[in-house]
Amino acid sequence: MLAAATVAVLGSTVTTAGAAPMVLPQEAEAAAAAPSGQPRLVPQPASLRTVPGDHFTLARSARVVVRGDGAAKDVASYLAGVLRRSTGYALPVTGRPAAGAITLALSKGVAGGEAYRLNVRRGGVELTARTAQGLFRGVQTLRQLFPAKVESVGVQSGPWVLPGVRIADAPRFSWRGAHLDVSRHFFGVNTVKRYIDLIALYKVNVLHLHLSDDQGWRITVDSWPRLTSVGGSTQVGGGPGGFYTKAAYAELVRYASSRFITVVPEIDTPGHTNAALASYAELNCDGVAPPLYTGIDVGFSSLCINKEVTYRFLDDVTREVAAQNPSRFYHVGGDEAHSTSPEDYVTFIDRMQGIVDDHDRTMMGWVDIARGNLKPGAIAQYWYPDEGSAGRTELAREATSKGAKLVMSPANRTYLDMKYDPSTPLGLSWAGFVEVADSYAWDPATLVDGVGESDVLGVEAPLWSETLLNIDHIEFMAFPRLPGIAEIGWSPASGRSFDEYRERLAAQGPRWTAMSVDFHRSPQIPWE
Ligand code: TNX
Repeated sequence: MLAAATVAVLGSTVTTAGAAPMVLPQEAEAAAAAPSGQPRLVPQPASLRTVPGDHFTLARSARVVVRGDGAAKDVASYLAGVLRRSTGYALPVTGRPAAGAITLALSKGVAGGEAYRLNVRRGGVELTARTAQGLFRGVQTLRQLFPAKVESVGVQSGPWVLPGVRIADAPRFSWRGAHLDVSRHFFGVNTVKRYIDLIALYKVNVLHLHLSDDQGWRITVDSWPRLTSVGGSTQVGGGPGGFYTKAAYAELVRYASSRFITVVPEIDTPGHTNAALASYAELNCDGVAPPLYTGIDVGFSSLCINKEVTYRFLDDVTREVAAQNPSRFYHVGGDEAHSTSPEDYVTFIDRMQGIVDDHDRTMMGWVDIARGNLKPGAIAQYWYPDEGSAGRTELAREATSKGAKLVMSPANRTYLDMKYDPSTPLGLSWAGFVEVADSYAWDPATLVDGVGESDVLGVEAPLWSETLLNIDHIEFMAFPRLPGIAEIGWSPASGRSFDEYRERLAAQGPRWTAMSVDFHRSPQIPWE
């Protein structure tokens, strides 16, 4: 609080003084504005060392220097764009080295993938990575080293002082996902883009889109046009619904990839299919199309397992959906198939696996698919709660025994649609109330007996939208829980404690305020 007040006072002193300041006061100002103590970052980097007394001040004349290919230049432009908005500085992006610059460099000296190194010194900021993706993850850390007002949309007064740090960072797990249900309520391209920008802040690298369910079909399939014209025409509560045209969907995929986020499409089968069944009578065993559905029950619909048209349909859908998704993952759903007999379910998953294979994709499904004859390399998403009455952890073990890897989304930890407490106005509570501490105090490698680190690809936070109508609702449920799940996926587990985490999470509050994120002021967090 005190530090922030000092910054503001000194900042206005500088602007009203106007004339070129002497070196000494400027230095004194920076020193006073330099944040003291450990920077509060989420997710916590694998290795972070602060250098007391060292700090970097971004000057009005500073440049963003980039050494690398076109993709690295795109990351540099993205960073400059973020910083220009709030600093009002020109921040030209250039290939020529410059003093006092923020330098982004591709370097063979850093481990590959998403790893990066970030050094903040008096003389400049140096961010290095082997890939543009690594630079992008490092840029998110760099943003959090700036004062929170850097995230404002309008120009703020400086000074822009960063603490001196040496960071070497890389993720623990390769899959750090956010799932968004665009079926129960449809969300347009701009809403999803906003969510992409918010999850990117926490180094999330997968956006799993739940594109079909009983209430709506949201992705264009030219060979079965009624899926969208009929199946996409409504949503929970009976509103107009909607769907992505091929152009709109391509724009989403492009935008996500500019944030190094892979879009994983889900077409839920064989249950959760009322929208498709309502669109095409021939998909029903009795040849009669049911009405569209706008309630929130689950488990009442099933594709007709013993009709060949079902598999022609799925082959067409898989081909067209895969063509719109460069990702090698294809999510077939498979959950809550209460209206499909156990034998039919296995028959179905086995055939579906062949279809996904034919279209050169890796099959992923909710952990129930473990009942099928999975091929090694398949991915099962564990979604039931921890062990206990509702836990179905034997399915996770069954999946790994068949050679599948797991993505961990235990409902009583990661379900962002669960209410925080009984007074939460949005959300459901079938898996219990999920406060910030609940969503943080677990580990993917110890959650299920018999499932260890090497069985786990990573974590994902599902956001089902039965009760969510707009971006404010999405933000309120995702924040502040999503960053903690992202941290569980990114940061080393050793030494993790909620008491330490809550202090770092508190520092995100002013950032969300600057970005107008409508977050839940959980009483568990010492917000400033
Ligand atoms: C269970 S989790 C579902 C969804 C619901 C969600 C609501 C899962 C694989 N299926 O159909 O939207 O609960 O929390």
